[in-house]
Amino acid sequence: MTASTSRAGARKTTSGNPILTTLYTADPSARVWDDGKVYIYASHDMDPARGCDLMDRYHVFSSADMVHWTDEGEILRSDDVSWGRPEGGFMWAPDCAFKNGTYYFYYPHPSGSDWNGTWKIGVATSDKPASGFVDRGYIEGLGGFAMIDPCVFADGDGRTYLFYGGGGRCEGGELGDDMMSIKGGMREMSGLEDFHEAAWVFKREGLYYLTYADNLHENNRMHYATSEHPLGPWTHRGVFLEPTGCSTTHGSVAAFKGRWYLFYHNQAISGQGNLRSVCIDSLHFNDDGTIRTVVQTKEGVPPAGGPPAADSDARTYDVSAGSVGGGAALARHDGFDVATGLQAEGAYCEFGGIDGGCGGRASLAVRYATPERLAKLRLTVNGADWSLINALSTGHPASLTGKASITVPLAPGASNTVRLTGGYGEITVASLTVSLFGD
Ligand code: FUB
Repeated sequence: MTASTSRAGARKTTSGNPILTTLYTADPSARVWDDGKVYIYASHDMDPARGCDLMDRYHVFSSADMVHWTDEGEILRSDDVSWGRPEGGFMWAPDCAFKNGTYYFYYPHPSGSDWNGTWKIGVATSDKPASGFVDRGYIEGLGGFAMIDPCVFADGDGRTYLFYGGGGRCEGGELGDDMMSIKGGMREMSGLEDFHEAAWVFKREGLYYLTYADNLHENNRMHYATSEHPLGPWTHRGVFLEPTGCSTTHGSVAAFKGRWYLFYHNQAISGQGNLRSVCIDSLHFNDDGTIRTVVQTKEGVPPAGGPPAADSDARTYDVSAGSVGGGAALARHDGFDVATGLQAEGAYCEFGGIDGGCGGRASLAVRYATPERLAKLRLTVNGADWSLINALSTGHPASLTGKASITVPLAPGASNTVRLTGGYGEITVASLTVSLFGD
């Protein structure tokens, strides 16, 4: 296997929408941490989907400029949750908070087979924002309704509040110093009109905002309400995100480098309401603090701040040094080999001898061409089935401009094998670029 330094792709001028295309992601909770980056804690719609039952394996995504996003890898799956429902799945909309050197990842998950009667708010912690999370159990003493979509809001005075809710009821309460208990109990949030789910609380210029999804049939919208206090009472202010084309809607609001953004999801890539994709658009306030209706764009947002750091230690592995099989073949293209024939079921190209350094997280970027609107590849790493990954159209079967990126763990040394199996549309693969995170 030969490797070369990275063939850097062109930098993007806007984020584009959806911003996350390799995996299906939904319910984005955006958090800005002290390292100067914005992180998205999202749900993962596993492909192929079965309703929202099989959602699992949370990934985190980060960016230094809102335009270029890095998959930080998977942080938690239902198999890691000892108290969780035996059948797994149902890892729905999460959020993350930071206190005293610890990141707290909150996620809704049922504890029993009767999933809708056993929702809990689970908590996993880490000393890093996007890796190393270990489950700590769930918040005791809560229950009685569809307790989904936790949002944790840290006020400027050191107090932190938990919100959640589904099925028409939204509750809020203050978290204890341990971030896993409730001080004084939860209470229903009053003044919200047509609340369905997806509560999100933020503060701007001393005013608290609570955004949420409504019940509009098959076409949920996002509303917002405001209050002088973090736990209300709330005054309903109206709709600020019209239907996205997806039956569910769910979003978060964050300020980054002086601008405000709405993070939300649609189904633009898949056309399916249970295979969703995260988007970003700008959020604008009027002088009186009201929110203007968000304009949903395909361009997304321009860069915030300076240019992102380049992948300095990326290594590119060419298909010619690996192997192909199952009906795939090598062909010459512009002086180098590419893997073709991957539309056949079972056809694959394999990259062996991939150097995982000391072992740990590594970003894998597949360079490809496809004339299909949406082709897919099944990713296997060291024999373990990882995921179906999306490859969006490059416009022409020979236009090798596509890049699908995902972060996975690699073993130490040059011992790793990455296999891409086709059977999901016409696609040509040119190379695999591996960037180690060093942890
Ligand atoms: O993603 C599963 C559920 O769909 C979320 O918890 C809801 O907010 C809706 O987006």
